[in-house]
Amino acid sequence: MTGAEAIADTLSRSHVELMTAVPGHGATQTYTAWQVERETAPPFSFHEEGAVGMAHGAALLGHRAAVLMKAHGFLKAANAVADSLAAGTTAGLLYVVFHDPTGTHSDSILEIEGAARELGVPTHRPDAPEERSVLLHALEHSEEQGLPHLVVLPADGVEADAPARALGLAPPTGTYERDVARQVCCPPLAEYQHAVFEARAEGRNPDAVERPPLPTVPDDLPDAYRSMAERYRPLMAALAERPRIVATGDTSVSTMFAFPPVSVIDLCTYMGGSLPLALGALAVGEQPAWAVTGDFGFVSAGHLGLLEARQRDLPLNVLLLENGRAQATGGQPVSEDAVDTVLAGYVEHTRVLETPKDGAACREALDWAAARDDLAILRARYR
Ligand SMILES: Cc1ncc(C[n+]2csc(CCOP(=O)(O)OP(=O)(O)O)c2C)c(N)n1
Repeated sequence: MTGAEAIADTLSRSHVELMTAVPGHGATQTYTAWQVERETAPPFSFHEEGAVGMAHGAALLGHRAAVLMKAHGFLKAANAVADSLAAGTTAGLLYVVFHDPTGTHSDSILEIEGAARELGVPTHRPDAPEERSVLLHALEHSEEQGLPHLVVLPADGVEADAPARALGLAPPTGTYERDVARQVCCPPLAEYQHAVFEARAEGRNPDAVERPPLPTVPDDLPDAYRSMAERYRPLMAALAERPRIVATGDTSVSTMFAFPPVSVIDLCTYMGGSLPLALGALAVGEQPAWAVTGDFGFVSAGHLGLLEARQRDLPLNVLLLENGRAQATGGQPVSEDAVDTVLAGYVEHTRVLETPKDGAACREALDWAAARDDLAILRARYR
């Protein structure tokens, strides 16, 4: 057995349900070993931010997950990693980074441990990848703390011989409970979530951190958000009437509908993260899942999730709230051409909702998305 096969085997025996990976020395061999053991080989991801977002979505919902990447990829995913610390996890979540100390397989030599520790990620660094017990230890601690853990492994070790040892953890016992104060990253909750993170990291009881009151939406929102939220209300209310496992949000005004009385968004992390979070849920069989995104966040990064939905053939429902601007940061324009260009490869998955203020039209459009058994993108026009 190779070091790569040993890692894949240990994570598999530990009930890791979703593994994502971007190719790179160490990650490639380990993910390949993982793929051959699966009925339908799951694809590699193109970008680490989405790979982390997907794993986080699965782990928040109570399914163990792991991401394989190189140090450079961990930096690309740093926003998603930081927000996984803020929102925490339900089941164990591992980031496995393969270190290439000589740069033989890399654009540059990059030492990641210091940056990861500065971010606050609990980090483990055994000398050899065949020290598989560190993976078990990291998964267990991840679950105990409610935080993702990082394991840094030497990339070259994946090709070395590793002793065959049947190592694994019992299945996770924690179950997902909707808790938007902790799981929806946004300005009104950032201080609370940081205090919860510090408590978890320092081994204190996070439940001792005083919970902030949740705003009533749209009434309690600042002016710049409230007028936009008023326009979004019929669609968000229609979505709330539908059965769902999860609805994920983005850094956008619509995410405020996590709060009462509509209470429809369940999870939110980084800008563009709504699609990967929902895809992570779908990848472990949790559906229906809805991703609700603003047009700026979608064009900036969220659209990368469309490729994942397509290549994994997952029935993701996307609500794209097209107001033509980045409302949350002062209204910077998002041209229709930018959205059209990004969506050009997905025309057959897309439908436009021209009258999103009309509740009946909203319900009918949501029915269309829900009835599809593949990717469905609903462009709600607020321009
Ligand atoms: C990586 C990153 N860059 C910039 C920001 C700042 N930011 C927060 S919300 C936002 C724009 C969101 O616009 P959109 O998705 O259209 O939603 P809307 O505010 O219009 O509802 C930006 C740029 C951020 N949160 N993350």
